[in-house]
Amino acid sequence: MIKYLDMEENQVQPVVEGEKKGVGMWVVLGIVGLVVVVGGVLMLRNSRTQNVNPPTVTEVAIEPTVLPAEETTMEAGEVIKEFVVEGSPFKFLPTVLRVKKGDTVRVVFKNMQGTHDFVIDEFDVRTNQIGEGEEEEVEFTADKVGTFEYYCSVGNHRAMGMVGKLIVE
Ligand SMILES: [Cu+2]
Repeated sequence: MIKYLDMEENQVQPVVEGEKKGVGMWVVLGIVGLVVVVGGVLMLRNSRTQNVNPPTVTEVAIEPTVLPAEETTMEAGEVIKEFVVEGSPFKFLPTVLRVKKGDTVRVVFKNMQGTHDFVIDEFDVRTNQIGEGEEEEVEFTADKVGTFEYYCSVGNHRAMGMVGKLIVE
């Protein structure tokens, strides 16, 4: 085994070594040159990146991670049904609101004339009594199925017909 290896080495060495030394020098010089050039470029780049980096990293960290996640959750988990309900003596318009169980219901109550409010007892919904031209918004979750009356609690307005139906299906 050892002899065989020796022989092979001896045979190969003289041929290659001569060339190896000549080529080797160039290779070494080439590598040194490359290292110097590449090193220089890298250092330049590094110094540039370091100057530019801090703002870039901050922007990236704040921007995409937080915002889309929240938006997606909102859209996926929650359906908001918004209605504009107008009040006037002595009626609401529209007189029927139809939603699905689990919906988040938003009512924008606009008072067209007189003083009124918008009340749904079963969902603890109640606006303030507002004057003509004012509006107020209420929001609640329609968490039970049924037909519920919304009404105006001012004076005898409810009895005068200032009522409507919220239908939760
Ligand atoms: Cu009223």
